[in-house]
Amino acid sequence: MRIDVVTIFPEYLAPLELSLVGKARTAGLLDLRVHDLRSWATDRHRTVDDSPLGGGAGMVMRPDVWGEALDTLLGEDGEDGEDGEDGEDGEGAVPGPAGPTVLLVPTPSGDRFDQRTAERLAGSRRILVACGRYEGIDSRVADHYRARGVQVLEISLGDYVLNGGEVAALVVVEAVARLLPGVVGNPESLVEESHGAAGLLEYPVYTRPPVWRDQEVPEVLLSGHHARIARWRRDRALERTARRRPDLLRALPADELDRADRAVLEALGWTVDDGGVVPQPGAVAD
Ligand code: JFH
Repeated sequence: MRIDVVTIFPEYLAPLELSLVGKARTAGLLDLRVHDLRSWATDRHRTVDDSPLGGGAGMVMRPDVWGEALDTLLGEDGEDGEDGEDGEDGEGAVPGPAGPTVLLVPTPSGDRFDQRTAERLAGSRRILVACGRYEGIDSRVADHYRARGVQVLEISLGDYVLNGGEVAALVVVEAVARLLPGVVGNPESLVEESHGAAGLLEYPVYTRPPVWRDQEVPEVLLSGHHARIARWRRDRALERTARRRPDLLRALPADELDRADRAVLEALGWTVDDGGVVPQPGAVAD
Protein backbone atom coordinates (compact mmCIF):
# COMPACT_ATOMS: atom_id res chain seq x y z
CA MET A 1 0.00 0.00 0.00
CA ARG A 2 1.13 3.53 -0.73
CA ILE A 3 0.18 6.41 1.60
CA ASP A 4 0.99 10.04 0.76
CA VAL A 5 0.57 12.70 3.44
CA VAL A 6 0.54 16.37 2.41
CA THR A 7 1.07 18.97 5.15
CA ILE A 8 2.76 22.29 5.83
CA PHE A 9 4.44 20.53 8.82
CA PRO A 10 6.17 17.42 7.41
CA GLU A 11 8.22 17.06 10.64
CA TYR A 12 4.95 16.45 12.48
CA LEU A 13 4.85 13.02 10.85
CA ALA A 14 8.33 12.03 12.10
CA PRO A 15 6.94 9.46 14.60
CA LEU A 16 5.91 7.31 11.65
CA GLU A 17 9.57 6.27 11.40
CA LEU A 18 9.22 4.46 14.74
CA SER A 19 7.79 1.25 16.05
CA LEU A 20 5.42 -0.90 14.05
CA VAL A 21 4.77 1.60 11.25
CA GLY A 22 8.49 2.25 10.87
CA LYS A 23 9.12 -1.50 10.62
CA ALA A 24 6.33 -1.91 8.07
CA ARG A 25 8.07 0.72 5.94
CA THR A 26 11.53 -0.81 6.30
CA ALA A 27 10.09 -4.23 5.52
CA GLY A 28 8.60 -2.83 2.29
CA LEU A 29 5.00 -3.48 3.35
CA LEU A 30 4.12 0.21 3.38
CA ASP A 31 5.30 2.92 1.01
CA LEU A 32 4.74 6.08 3.06
CA ARG A 33 5.69 9.47 1.64
CA VAL A 34 5.34 12.81 3.42
CA HIS A 35 5.22 16.00 1.33
CA ASP A 36 5.46 19.70 2.11
CA LEU A 37 2.42 21.47 0.64
CA ARG A 38 4.50 24.65 0.27
CA SER A 39 6.56 23.03 -2.47
CA TRP A 40 3.48 23.52 -4.68
CA ALA A 41 3.08 27.19 -3.78
CA THR A 42 4.09 29.58 -6.53
CA ASP A 43 4.80 32.96 -4.92
CA ARG A 44 7.97 34.17 -3.24
CA HIS A 45 6.49 33.65 0.23
CA ARG A 46 5.11 30.18 -0.62
CA THR A 47 1.64 31.28 0.53
CA VAL A 48 -0.92 28.52 1.06
CA ASP A 49 -3.76 30.50 2.73
CA ASP A 50 -6.06 33.43 2.15
CA SER A 51 -8.90 35.16 4.03
CA PRO A 52 -12.34 33.54 4.14
CA LEU A 53 -14.80 34.77 1.51
CA GLY A 54 -17.94 36.03 3.22
CA GLY A 55 -15.84 37.25 6.13
CA GLY A 56 -15.03 35.75 9.51
CA ALA A 57 -12.02 34.94 11.60
CA GLY A 58 -8.89 33.10 10.54
CA MET A 59 -7.59 31.94 7.19
CA VAL A 60 -8.57 29.25 4.69
CA MET A 61 -6.23 27.07 2.61
CA ARG A 62 -6.16 28.00 -1.08
CA PRO A 63 -7.67 25.52 -3.54
CA ASP A 64 -5.12 26.24 -6.29
CA VAL A 65 -2.10 25.13 -4.23
CA TRP A 66 -3.94 22.00 -3.02
CA GLY A 67 -5.06 21.29 -6.60
CA GLU A 68 -1.47 21.30 -7.91
CA ALA A 69 -0.31 19.06 -5.04
CA LEU A 70 -3.11 16.53 -5.41
CA ASP A 71 -2.98 16.44 -9.24
CA THR A 72 0.75 15.71 -9.04
CA LEU A 73 0.42 12.94 -6.47
CA LEU A 74 -2.72 11.33 -7.91
CA GLY A 75 -1.00 11.34 -11.28
CA GLU A 76 1.90 9.33 -9.88
CA ASP A 77 0.09 6.04 -10.17
CA GLY A 78 2.39 3.04 -10.15
CA GLU A 79 5.58 5.11 -10.20
CA ASP A 80 8.34 4.24 -7.83
CA GLY A 81 9.56 7.12 -5.79
CA GLU A 82 11.77 9.75 -7.34
CA ASP A 83 9.51 12.69 -7.99
CA GLY A 84 12.22 15.11 -6.93
CA GLU A 85 9.71 16.52 -4.47
CA ASP A 86 11.16 18.34 -1.47
CA GLY A 87 10.18 17.07 1.93
CA GLU A 88 9.50 13.76 0.25
CA ASP A 89 10.36 10.72 2.26
CA GLY A 90 9.75 7.61 0.19
CA GLU A 91 11.23 4.13 0.17
CA GLY A 92 10.10 3.34 -3.37
CA ALA A 93 6.79 1.90 -4.52
CA VAL A 94 5.56 -1.37 -3.12
CA PRO A 95 3.33 -3.62 -5.19
CA GLY A 96 0.05 -3.18 -3.35
CA PRO A 97 -3.23 -5.06 -3.58
CA ALA A 98 -5.69 -3.95 -6.23
CA GLY A 99 -8.16 -1.46 -4.83
CA PRO A 100 -9.18 2.16 -5.06
CA THR A 101 -7.31 5.36 -4.25
CA VAL A 102 -8.87 7.26 -1.35
CA LEU A 103 -8.43 10.95 -0.66
CA LEU A 104 -8.72 11.39 3.09
CA VAL A 105 -9.44 14.85 4.46
CA PRO A 106 -9.42 15.25 8.26
CA THR A 107 -11.88 17.90 9.43
CA PRO A 108 -13.84 18.54 12.66
CA SER A 109 -17.04 18.15 10.60
CA GLY A 110 -16.19 14.79 9.02
CA ASP A 111 -17.65 11.32 9.49
CA ARG A 112 -16.28 9.66 12.61
CA PHE A 113 -13.12 7.65 11.97
CA ASP A 114 -13.53 4.21 13.52
CA GLN A 115 -12.21 0.64 13.22
CA ARG A 116 -14.62 -0.07 10.34
CA THR A 117 -13.16 2.85 8.41
CA ALA A 118 -9.64 1.60 9.17
CA GLU A 119 -10.56 -1.88 7.89
CA ARG A 120 -12.04 -0.44 4.73
CA LEU A 121 -8.96 1.74 4.14
CA ALA A 122 -6.66 -1.25 4.70
CA GLY A 123 -8.16 -2.68 1.50
CA SER A 124 -7.23 0.31 -0.64
CA ARG A 125 -4.25 0.50 -2.93
CA ARG A 126 -3.41 4.13 -2.19
CA ILE A 127 -4.41 6.67 0.45
CA LEU A 128 -3.67 10.36 0.13
CA VAL A 129 -4.11 12.35 3.35
CA ALA A 130 -4.64 16.10 2.92
CA CYS A 131 -3.77 17.80 6.22
CA GLY A 132 -5.37 21.21 6.54
CA ARG A 133 -4.43 23.97 8.98
CA TYR A 134 -6.03 27.34 9.86
CA GLU A 135 -9.84 27.04 9.38
CA GLY A 136 -9.44 24.20 6.90
CA ILE A 137 -9.22 23.70 3.13
CA ASP A 138 -11.43 25.52 0.56
CA SER A 139 -14.45 23.18 0.20
CA ARG A 140 -14.15 23.03 -3.57
CA VAL A 141 -11.07 20.82 -3.29
CA ALA A 142 -12.98 17.83 -1.84
CA ASP A 143 -15.89 18.49 -4.23
CA HIS A 144 -13.58 18.65 -7.27
CA TYR A 145 -11.89 15.29 -6.67
CA ARG A 146 -15.19 13.63 -5.72
CA ALA A 147 -16.65 14.85 -9.04
CA ARG A 148 -13.59 13.37 -10.81
CA GLY A 149 -14.39 9.95 -9.35
CA VAL A 150 -11.88 9.91 -6.50
CA GLN A 151 -13.24 8.39 -3.27
CA VAL A 152 -13.10 11.35 -0.91
CA LEU A 153 -13.50 10.65 2.80
CA GLU A 154 -13.85 13.60 5.17
CA ILE A 155 -13.15 12.21 8.64
CA SER A 156 -13.16 13.40 12.24
CA LEU A 157 -11.40 11.70 15.16
CA GLY A 158 -13.99 12.93 17.64
CA ASP A 159 -15.80 15.94 18.98
CA TYR A 160 -12.88 18.16 19.95
CA VAL A 161 -10.99 20.74 17.92
CA LEU A 162 -7.37 20.15 16.89
CA ASN A 163 -5.14 22.70 15.18
CA GLY A 164 -4.87 20.76 11.95
CA GLY A 165 -5.16 17.40 10.25
CA GLU A 166 -1.69 16.04 11.15
CA VAL A 167 -2.69 14.21 14.33
CA ALA A 168 -5.54 12.58 12.42
CA ALA A 169 -3.05 11.52 9.73
CA LEU A 170 -0.88 9.86 12.41
CA VAL A 171 -3.93 8.08 13.81
CA VAL A 172 -5.13 6.86 10.42
CA VAL A 173 -1.69 5.64 9.28
CA GLU A 174 -1.16 3.71 12.52
CA ALA A 175 -4.66 2.21 12.58
CA VAL A 176 -4.44 1.14 8.92
CA ALA A 177 -0.79 -0.02 8.90
CA ARG A 178 -1.33 -2.55 11.69
CA LEU A 179 -4.05 -4.21 9.61
CA LEU A 180 -1.77 -4.78 6.60
CA PRO A 181 -0.74 -8.42 6.10
CA GLY A 182 2.59 -9.07 7.83
CA VAL A 183 2.78 -5.86 9.90
CA VAL A 184 1.52 -7.16 13.25
CA GLY A 185 3.91 -9.96 14.28
CA ASN A 186 1.20 -12.16 15.74
CA PRO A 187 -1.86 -12.13 13.44
CA GLU A 188 -3.79 -14.06 16.13
CA SER A 189 -4.13 -10.83 18.08
CA LEU A 190 -5.91 -9.28 15.07
CA VAL A 191 -8.23 -12.28 14.80
CA GLU A 192 -9.03 -12.07 18.51
CA GLU A 193 -9.67 -8.36 18.08
CA SER A 194 -12.15 -8.76 15.24
CA HIS A 195 -14.31 -11.48 16.84
CA GLY A 196 -13.04 -12.00 20.39
CA ALA A 197 -15.88 -10.05 21.95
CA ALA A 198 -17.19 -8.04 19.00
CA GLY A 199 -18.88 -4.80 20.02
CA LEU A 200 -17.76 -4.91 23.67
CA LEU A 201 -15.02 -3.02 25.48
CA GLU A 202 -11.95 -5.04 26.48
CA TYR A 203 -11.81 -7.01 29.72
CA PRO A 204 -9.08 -5.91 32.21
CA VAL A 205 -5.67 -7.54 31.77
CA TYR A 206 -2.97 -8.50 34.30
CA THR A 207 0.55 -9.88 34.41
CA ARG A 208 3.03 -10.92 37.12
CA PRO A 209 3.54 -10.41 40.01
CA PRO A 210 0.25 -11.86 41.32
CA VAL A 211 0.33 -9.36 44.22
CA TRP A 212 1.44 -5.77 43.60
CA ARG A 213 1.10 -3.02 46.22
CA ASP A 214 -1.43 -5.12 48.12
CA GLN A 215 -3.56 -5.67 45.03
CA GLU A 216 -4.20 -9.27 44.03
CA VAL A 217 -4.80 -10.52 40.53
CA PRO A 218 -8.30 -12.06 40.33
CA GLU A 219 -7.86 -15.65 41.46
CA VAL A 220 -9.67 -17.19 38.50
CA LEU A 221 -6.85 -16.01 36.20
CA LEU A 222 -4.38 -18.17 38.15
CA SER A 223 -6.69 -21.21 38.18
CA GLY A 224 -5.84 -22.62 34.77
CA HIS A 225 -9.57 -23.22 34.27
CA HIS A 226 -9.99 -21.93 30.72
CA ALA A 227 -13.79 -21.98 30.56
CA ARG A 228 -14.11 -20.11 33.86
CA ILE A 229 -11.49 -17.58 32.72
CA ALA A 230 -13.36 -16.99 29.46
CA ARG A 231 -16.63 -16.49 31.38
CA TRP A 232 -15.01 -14.10 33.87
CA ARG A 233 -13.52 -12.01 31.06
CA ARG A 234 -16.83 -11.90 29.22
CA ASP A 235 -18.59 -10.73 32.42
CA ARG A 236 -16.05 -7.97 32.99
CA ALA A 237 -16.34 -6.86 29.34
CA LEU A 238 -20.13 -6.69 29.63
CA GLU A 239 -19.87 -4.80 32.93
CA ARG A 240 -17.42 -2.21 31.56
CA THR A 241 -19.43 -1.73 28.39
CA ALA A 242 -22.66 -1.21 30.38
CA ARG A 243 -21.04 1.44 32.58
CA ARG A 244 -18.86 3.25 30.04
CA ARG A 245 -20.42 2.70 26.63
CA PRO A 246 -24.16 2.01 26.90
CA ASP A 247 -24.38 3.03 23.22
CA LEU A 248 -22.34 -0.08 22.31
CA LEU A 249 -24.54 -2.25 24.54
CA ARG A 250 -27.71 -1.10 22.79
CA ALA A 251 -26.12 -2.00 19.44
CA LEU A 252 -25.36 -5.64 20.43
CA PRO A 253 -27.26 -8.25 18.39
CA ALA A 254 -29.46 -10.13 20.91
CA ASP A 255 -28.70 -13.48 19.25
CA GLU A 256 -25.02 -13.12 20.21
CA LEU A 257 -25.88 -13.06 23.92
CA ASP A 258 -26.05 -16.34 25.84
CA ARG A 259 -27.94 -17.04 29.09
CA ALA A 260 -24.98 -16.07 31.26
CA ASP A 261 -24.59 -12.77 29.32
CA ARG A 262 -28.27 -12.01 29.87
CA ALA A 263 -28.01 -12.72 33.60
CA VAL A 264 -25.05 -10.33 33.96
CA LEU A 265 -26.85 -7.64 31.98
CA GLU A 266 -30.05 -8.08 34.06
CA ALA A 267 -27.97 -7.52 37.22
CA LEU A 268 -26.64 -4.30 35.65
CA GLY A 269 -30.11 -2.92 34.88
CA TRP A 270 -30.40 -4.09 31.26
CA THR A 271 -32.76 -6.54 29.65
CA VAL A 272 -32.57 -8.46 26.37
CA ASP A 273 -35.73 -8.76 24.29
CA ASP A 274 -36.64 -8.80 20.58
CA GLY A 275 -35.89 -5.06 20.52
CA GLY A 276 -32.28 -5.92 21.47
CA VAL A 277 -30.49 -4.74 24.61
CA VAL A 278 -32.53 -2.08 26.40
CA PRO A 279 -32.60 -0.60 29.90
CA GLN A 280 -34.96 -2.31 32.35
CA PRO A 281 -38.18 -0.36 32.86
CA GLY A 282 -37.44 2.40 35.35
CA ALA A 283 -33.65 1.90 35.20
CA VAL A 284 -31.48 4.89 34.38
CA ALA A 285 -29.08 3.35 31.90
CA ASP A 286 -27.17 6.21 30.34
C1 JFH B 1 -8.46 21.20 11.72
C2 JFH B 1 -9.71 24.08 12.80
C3 JFH B 1 -11.27 25.45 13.97
C4 JFH B 1 -13.56 25.85 13.02
C5 JFH B 1 -16.44 25.00 15.11
C6 JFH B 1 -15.58 23.79 15.31
C7 JFH B 1 -14.37 24.00 14.47
C8 JFH B 1 -10.64 23.85 11.80
C9 JFH B 1 -7.67 21.68 9.66
C10 JFH B 1 -10.30 16.98 13.47
C11 JFH B 1 -10.90 16.68 14.66
C12 JFH B 1 -9.85 18.26 13.57
C13 JFH B 1 -9.21 19.06 12.53
C14 JFH B 1 -8.89 18.50 11.29
C15 JFH B 1 -8.35 19.28 10.25
C16 JFH B 1 -8.15 20.64 10.47
C17 JFH B 1 -8.35 23.49 12.71
C18 JFH B 1 -10.02 24.85 13.87
C19 JFH B 1 -12.22 25.22 12.97
C20 JFH B 1 -15.70 25.84 14.11
C21 JFH B 1 -11.90 24.45 11.89
C22 JFH B 1 -7.72 22.83 10.40
C23 JFH B 1 -8.98 20.43 12.74
N1 JFH B 1 -11.52 15.54 15.06
N2 JFH B 1 -10.80 17.74 15.43
N3 JFH B 1 -10.17 18.70 14.78
N4 JFH B 1 -8.18 22.54 11.65
N5 JFH B 1 -14.34 25.42 14.12
